[in-house]
Amino acid sequence: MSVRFGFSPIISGTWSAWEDNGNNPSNWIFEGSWGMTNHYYNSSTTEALGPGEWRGFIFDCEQIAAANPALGITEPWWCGDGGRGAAPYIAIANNISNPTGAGPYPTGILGPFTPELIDYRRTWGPDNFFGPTDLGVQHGGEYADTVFARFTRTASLVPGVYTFQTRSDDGVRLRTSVNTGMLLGGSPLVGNDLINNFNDHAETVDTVVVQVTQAITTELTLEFYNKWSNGRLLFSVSLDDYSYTDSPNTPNPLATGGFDVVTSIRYGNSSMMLNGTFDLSSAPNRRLSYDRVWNLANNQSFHIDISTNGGFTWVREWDVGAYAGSDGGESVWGNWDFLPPSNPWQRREVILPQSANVMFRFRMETIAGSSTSDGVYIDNIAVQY
Ligand SMILES: [Ca+2]
Ligand SMILES: [Ca+2]
Ligand SMILES: [Ca+2]
Ligand SMILES: [Ca+2]
Repeated sequence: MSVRFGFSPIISGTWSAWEDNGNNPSNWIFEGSWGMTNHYYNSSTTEALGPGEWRGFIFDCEQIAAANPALGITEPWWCGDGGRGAAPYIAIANNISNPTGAGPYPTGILGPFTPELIDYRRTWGPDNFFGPTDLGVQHGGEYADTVFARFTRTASLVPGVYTFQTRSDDGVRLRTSVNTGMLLGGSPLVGNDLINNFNDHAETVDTVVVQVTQAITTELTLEFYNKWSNGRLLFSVSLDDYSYTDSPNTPNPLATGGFDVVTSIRYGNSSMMLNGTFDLSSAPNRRLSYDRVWNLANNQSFHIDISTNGGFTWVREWDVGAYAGSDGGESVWGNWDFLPPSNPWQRREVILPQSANVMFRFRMETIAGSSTSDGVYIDNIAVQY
């Protein structure tokens, strides 16, 4: 797909945007070893699940057990360290629904909670139950541990690759009401579980990568329990977790961070070049923005070139006069490690020329280097006009 635009007259003050969140290689001509990676990426600012909010409840195991004898949790201490493992929580999860409507709710149920971010941590200090309130203390400790929680929300998914991740202590499971149009490892999702690690464990990260092949509206259910001692539930989801890089690293589940580092090509001067042109001749405001992180060795540099004649000639961004970058230059050069997580993605903006045939390219130069490092990563590229 090329990105050739024929503009209607631009309405003053209105900005349109062309965007690439690191997931559309057909927008680019790759030189050298430039390509996509999911080693580092910056999730798009779009809320990955679409409009909606989580709605959740916390269930105190002992009180639920007492009020629901049919669950078979005949001894309250089974909820804790009673040798019953996850069984009491499986019984609650499979038999007790979230209450609907306004409260008051049945004994042993607290909520509803509508957190923007599901981030719960229980330590021996104050308990953070999905918000600033220390419910474990306020409710006489019933909700401090031996608790089950269930959050639900509607998700509007679009075709793309979603990464769901939980961090849990103890059990967690994530389910989708709709499994049509979801691929795991290239195969259709069987059943409704996206994550199922519903057992006693220390803090554990579970990740599932789902390829969504069609627009889906589904109900997500996130269930969790903390049986004893410390507890943790952190949920995150992002869409199309890729970026572009000059030297894609090789996935290796056994390596630190899950990848073997492939360093930049030496000696090279390769680029990732826009596969097309923008007609910005009628646009009073024109801006290229992108996110970047990098790790460069001595005598290596990264910069942007701009062409106004469809790629016949190029100038360094810093030589584009009035169109120079927001702080006077986009170049970075070694010896400089600026990679996550210790370094946040850097947002950059470049004013583009008011021209009919604007192109740009991201260039990695290693000609003068005696060695190379991991390279540069680019994400969330946008042209606004
Ligand atoms: Ca409890
Ligand atoms: Ca625990
Ligand atoms: Ca991305
Ligand atoms: Ca690399």
